[in-house]
Amino acid sequence: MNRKIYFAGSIRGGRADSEIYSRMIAYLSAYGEVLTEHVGSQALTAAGEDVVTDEYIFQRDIHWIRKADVVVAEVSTPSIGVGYEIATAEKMHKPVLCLYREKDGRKLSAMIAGNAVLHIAQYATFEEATEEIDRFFRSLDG
Ligand code: 6K6
Repeated sequence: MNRKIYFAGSIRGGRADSEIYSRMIAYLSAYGEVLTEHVGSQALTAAGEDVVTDEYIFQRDIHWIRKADVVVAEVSTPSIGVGYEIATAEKMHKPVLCLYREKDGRKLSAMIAGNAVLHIAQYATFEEATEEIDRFFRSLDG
């Protein structure tokens, strides 16, 4: 299986869900190579020490989106970077799954929720998220 998966999750938008990202990345690994394992790293904080420049990160991540077969984004923590990555993947005609868990009554941005091209899946438990991931990959294969 040679599928390449770009996983997107908030970094500077806030790291409250980093453990969920890490569990999702582990689950997604059964479906292909996850190019962005660092997004789930508990060591990576929103402030973080930048060992590389922002320009390097931007160029590398755009290159990885281009290489990816699919993009899976966890969108519960609002992140400008994740929104930009979703739009970039859409323009490159990549299938995009957006996983969303409602927190504090906040609703997902209409710019994501209202886009019929994206696969939007709401979940409450991690098991529900994995079911949505399974459904997404089945819909691509079928
Ligand atoms: C150091 C300190 C904080 O962050 C770093 C290193 N930064 C990044 N490394 C890798 N990917 C990044 C970094 N910053 C943003 N991204 C990409 O944007 C990731 O692929 C995430 O999906 C997304 C997060 O965007 P923000 O706006 O929440 O940072």
